Amino acid sequence: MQIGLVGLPQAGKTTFFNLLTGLGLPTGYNPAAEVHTGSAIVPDKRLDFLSSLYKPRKTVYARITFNDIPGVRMNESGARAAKLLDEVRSADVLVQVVRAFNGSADSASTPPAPYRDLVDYGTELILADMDALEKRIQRIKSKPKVKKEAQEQLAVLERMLLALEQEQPLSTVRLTPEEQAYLAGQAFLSEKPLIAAINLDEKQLAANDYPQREQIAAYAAQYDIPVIEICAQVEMEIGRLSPEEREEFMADLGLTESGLDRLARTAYERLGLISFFTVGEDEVRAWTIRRGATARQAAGKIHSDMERGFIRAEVFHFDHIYRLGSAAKVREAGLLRLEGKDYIVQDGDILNIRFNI
Ligand SMILES: Nc1nc2c(ncn2[C@@H]2O[C@H](COP(=O)(O)OP(=O)(O)O)[C@@H](O)[C@H]2O)c(=O)[nH]1
Ligand SMILES: [Mg+2]
Repeated sequence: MQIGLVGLPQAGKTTFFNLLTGLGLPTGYNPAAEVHTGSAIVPDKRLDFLSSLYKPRKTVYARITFNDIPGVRMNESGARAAKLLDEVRSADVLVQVVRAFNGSADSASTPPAPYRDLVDYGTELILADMDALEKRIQRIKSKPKVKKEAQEQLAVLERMLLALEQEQPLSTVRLTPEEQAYLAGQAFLSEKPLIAAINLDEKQLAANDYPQREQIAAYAAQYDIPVIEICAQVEMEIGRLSPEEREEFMADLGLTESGLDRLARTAYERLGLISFFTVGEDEVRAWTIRRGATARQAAGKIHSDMERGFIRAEVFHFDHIYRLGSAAKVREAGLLRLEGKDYIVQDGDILNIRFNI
C-alpha cells in the first residue's frame, strides 16, 4: 500500500513522515520540494503473538510505503507541479496533514484554521481534475467526426465535470462499470480515498479540542473522510526515547496507540483491507487482501502457483489459537476447518493452502 502525505506547506507532513518511518529528515521549509519516500511495517499485535508462539526464523509484517509530497498549489503549472501531481495520483490513499497547532518557531504566526485548510486542499484537487477533464473533453471534441463510443464517453466525462463545477469531488459521482471503463484507467485526484490527520499541539490534545472541530466533523461525515488526530511534533520526539520512557510519556498525553498504529488501522478500514496470516517454523507472516476476497484469491497473494493449483485451505482463526495456546489444541477442539476455493477469508484467519502443480 502506498500512502501519499499531502497538504499545505508547514502543516507538519515531514514531521509526521519522520514519525511514521523513523527517519530523521529536516523539517521546516523545503525549498527543493523533493518527494521523500520511506516505509514502515504495519504494526499487528496478533503477528507479535504468533511470532512468540512459533519462534520462526523470520517474521514478516505487511509494509506501507509513505511518500511525503511537498505542498503544491494545484493550479500551479510547470514541470515541478506536474511531477508532484503524478506523485499524488499514484497513491492508493491520500492522508492530508492539517495544521491545528498554534504557532511554531518558523511557521504559523497566523492562527490555525484547519477546516479552511482541509476544504481548500479539497478544492485544489477538484481544480486539478477539472483541468484534466476539460483537456480530455477538448481532445474528443476536436476530432472531425465523433464516433458513437466517443459520444458515450463524452457524456460520462461531462457528467463528472458538472459535479466538479458544483464543487463536488468525483468520489460523489456514481459510475457503472461500463462508465468506469470509459475512463481507461485515468486516475483522478478527488475520487481518491482521503484521510484527514489533524495535527494538534499538546494543549489541544490534552483539552481534546481544537479550532473548527465541529465543522471538520460535519464535512468529514458528508464526504466519507476518516479523521485522526495526531500530535506529530511530540510523538516524533517520544519516538526517540527508550520503549519504557515512551510508554510513560504516551500515557501522560493520553495516547494508547502510536501515530503509525492509528493511521494504519484507519487506512485499512477506509480501503476495505484485512489481514490473514501464514504460520510455520520457517516463517510467520501477515498478508493484506481486500475484504471479501476468496481463499483462492488469498492463495494467489502468496504465490500464483497456489492460486492455479488450489485444492483446499486449512483454516483456523487467530482468536482460537490465542485462547487455546497452540495449533494442536485448536485441532483437538475441532476448530480447524477445511474450506474450498470460494470461502470468504476473514480478518485474522490463519491459512494453510493445499495445492497441486
Ligand atoms: N507545535 C508544533 N509544531 C509542529 C508540529 N508538527 C510540525 N511542527 C512544526 O511546523 C513546521 C513545519 O513542519 P514540517 O513537518 O516541515 O511541515 P511540512 O511543510 O508540511 O512538511 C516545523 O517547524 C515543525 O517543527 C506540531 O505537532 N506541533
Ligand atoms: Mg515538508
